[in-house]
Formats: sequence, structure tokens, C-alpha cells
Amino acid sequence: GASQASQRGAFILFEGVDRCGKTTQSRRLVEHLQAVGVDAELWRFPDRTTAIGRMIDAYLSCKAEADDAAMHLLFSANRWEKRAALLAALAAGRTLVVDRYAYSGVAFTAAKRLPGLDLAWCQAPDRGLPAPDAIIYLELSIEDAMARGGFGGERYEREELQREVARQFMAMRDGAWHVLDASQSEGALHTQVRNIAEDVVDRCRAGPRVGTLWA
Ligand code: NYM
Repeated sequence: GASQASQRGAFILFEGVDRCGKTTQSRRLVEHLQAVGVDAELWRFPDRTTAIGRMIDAYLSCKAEADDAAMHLLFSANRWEKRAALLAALAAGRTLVVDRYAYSGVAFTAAKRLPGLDLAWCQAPDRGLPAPDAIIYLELSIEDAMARGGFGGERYEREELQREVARQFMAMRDGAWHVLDASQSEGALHTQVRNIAEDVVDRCRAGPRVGTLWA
């Protein structure tokens, strides 16, 4: 009916350090939402399937070296190239559960602590992108993250860098973020995630305008 068409989907973002459980929780959330009849889809950034995404994948898997600033802009471009599809999906009533976005982009580059690539520089290219309706930050100590089988062989999967990434996420956090303790059981965490997500899906049904970064 007419009211149905005006409903939009929610943009629910998961962020956190590597190994915090984002991928598992985002998958479980999508399964849950679909089971209760919500049109929901899992997205992740970087999207390694595009031409830009393949360059990012080569960089992350250490098959290619590249300038840090140029890479940062490619990660951002990888979000911009998905902007129209993201907005179209939300407008069509589809809820998007997204595993990483611009906050990861800023945190990982800023964590390198390179001259000139400060927080403000890192945030600039993502300014104007669609903003998430909810940010779920899965908080896990680096000790706990490493105890989960250690990091893999991808770029950035190093203890000291991850510590700095966590600090950079903390510097961006505000009162609107849902900060959840990722050291609790997967099931307990899922219950918390699900409550937050159901609230935001309801809120978005009323059709609030999609925000823009960095709001
Ligand atoms: N990453 C991710 C960035 O450095 N910049 C970004 O903008 C985004 C979205 O890529 N270590 C980093 C964080 C992760 C890696 O790993 C992607 P995964 O396992 O695909 O989430």
C-alpha cells in the first residue's frame, strides 16, 4: 500500500578491531531480521568485487605496495562508488547491515600516525557519504582479540597497529554509538545486537532522512 512505499530500510553499521566478532554478529543479525520478515542484506567494506576493490584486496593481502594516502583515498572511493546503490536499497525499504565503513577507514589510516595524515585529513574524503542510522561498536581488548587464534597474514593484523586502531576508534566515539562488550558469549551479544537493530528498523520505518557524514 501507499504507507508501505514510504517506509525506508535502516543502515546498521558494525565497527571494531580485527577479530572482534563483527562478521559473525552481522551475519547472525541479517539471518534474524530475515526470519522476522525484515528485508535485510549484509554488506561489507571494503567491497573487494569492484575494480577499486581488487586494488584494495591486492594491497591488504600484501601482493601490492602502494602509497598510504593514495590507498586511503581508494578505500573512500570504494564507499563512494557504492553510494547510489546504498541509498537506492534503503529507499526501496531494504535494511543494510554493514560490516565496516568510513570509521574503519579513518581509524586504520590515522593509526599509522603518518605526518600530514591526521584525523581531519583522514575524515575529509568521506564527508558527505550516507551516515549510518546506528553504529554498533564491538569492544574487545587486543589481548582478547589475539587470544581468538591470533591475527592472520593480512596487512594491519599486527598487535601494535591494532592497539592504535582501537585508540583512533575511541577518539571518534560519541554518545550515539552502541558500545557492546564483545568478550561476552556470542549468543548474549547477539541478543543485545538484535534489540538495538529492531529499534532502529522501527525508527526508520517512519522515513527519517538518511544523514550524511560526519554528523
Ligand atoms: N580497512 C577497512 C581499511 O584500512 N580502510 C577502510 O576504509 C576499511 C573499510 O581493511 N583490516 C581495513 C580494516 C581491515 C581490512 O578486513 C578489511 P576485513 O576482514 O575484510 O574486514
